[in-house]
Amino acid sequence: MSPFVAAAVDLGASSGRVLRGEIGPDVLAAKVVHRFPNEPVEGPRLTWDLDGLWGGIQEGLQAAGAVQSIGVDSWGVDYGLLDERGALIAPPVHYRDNRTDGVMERVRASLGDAALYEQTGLQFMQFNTIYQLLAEDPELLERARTMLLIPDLIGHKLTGSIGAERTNVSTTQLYDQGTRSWATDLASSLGIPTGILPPLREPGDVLGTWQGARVTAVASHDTASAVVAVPAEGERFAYISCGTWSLVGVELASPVLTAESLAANFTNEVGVDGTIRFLRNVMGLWLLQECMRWWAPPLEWLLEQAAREPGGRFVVDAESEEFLAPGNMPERIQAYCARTGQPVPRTAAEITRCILDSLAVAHARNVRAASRLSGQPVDAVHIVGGGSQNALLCQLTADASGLPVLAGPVEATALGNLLVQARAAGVVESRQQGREFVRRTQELRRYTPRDS
Ligand code: LFR
Repeated sequence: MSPFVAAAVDLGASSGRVLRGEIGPDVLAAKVVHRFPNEPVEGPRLTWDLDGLWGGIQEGLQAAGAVQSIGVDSWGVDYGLLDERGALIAPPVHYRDNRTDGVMERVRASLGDAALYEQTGLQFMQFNTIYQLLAEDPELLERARTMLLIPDLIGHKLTGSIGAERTNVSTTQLYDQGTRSWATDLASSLGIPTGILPPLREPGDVLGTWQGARVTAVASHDTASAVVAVPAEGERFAYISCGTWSLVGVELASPVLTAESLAANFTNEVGVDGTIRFLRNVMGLWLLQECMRWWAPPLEWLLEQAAREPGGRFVVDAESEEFLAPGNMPERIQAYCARTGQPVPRTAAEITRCILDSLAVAHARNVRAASRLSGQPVDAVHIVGGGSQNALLCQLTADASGLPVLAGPVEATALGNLLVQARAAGVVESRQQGREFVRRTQELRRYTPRDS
């Protein structure tokens, strides 16, 4: 039987990629056929370069050749507004823009954390769509007829179809966990026009066709796709989707909406098959990526040097929003250490070690918290995504958590994207079978905790 062939479009921080995937009885392979920049455009606002991306996506899909299906994923929360003709009104704003500074605090003060959390189950992050819409230029919002999250916006460009894929909708803080639909009462109480919220669609729904290929909604929130490809056996596992962010959590059958999980700012985002991704956002390798803009040495060299540095001397809070915005990261890390009475890391190697130690501690803390808050036992931690290649970070995470770490696949998001397309086509039967497929075909590394 010839394998199922599909294209995965993955729009990530700094670059977008198109991968050509083959999925068959004994093969699960994805090859990057095109990579293009996805840098935010700096202006009065930090925005998406949608025209540039659209060019890159089309080139990528041409490079992928004949495929049966196409799926698009990207990070959560960001959106574009369309007018009555279906044209984009303004370039979508990037979530790291500071237009939402102070907005979340106002909403929390007026509605109360408990009410917001009980309804939406979402973490409080200042970039959530709800706050972005409230920070939106009122004139644009007035003209808007439809709001499309970024992967749905690309789906619209490919097929003309309008809809909102559920896993990504769950990142907006405008999703009601009880009714499993848009929280229209919440939106209208804040003055957000509910008419712009499109009908929900599910991972696996077909949007239409592009040049003969089906365009399939995948788990379009990149983290949801990554979780699809976690090569776990059974249920007693935690995952860390480790890239620009580290998303640390467990997979559950229903949301945890308790006062404790609210206090810990854990989020309940929706996964495939109605699962809940109960997780915490940790700053992730963004801390290092942003430092690299200030430094000359290559990453590999820095990681070698960092491995030789003594550990645990400097630790920053890798969950703190003070590290969210772009800007001089080495200085911000040094300032944090000075302010908290620690020695101050001076060299690039010391700062790198500080970042990796801080991430490992935050990983371990949140694996424990996810398990405690949800009651889900955890016997192993899966690290997937780009960070799974960082051997030092994986080992430090095993050490800090006291649990074995299984690292890989690196391309979890793209593989998860492809697996949902394959499932929609009937090539993969279930979530479990998809994971078994990943286990069998991908290179995974095991890190055993060392005694401290
Ligand atoms: C990771 C991610 C996270 C989300 C953040 C902003 O790429 O999608 O899950 O919290 O980006 O959307």
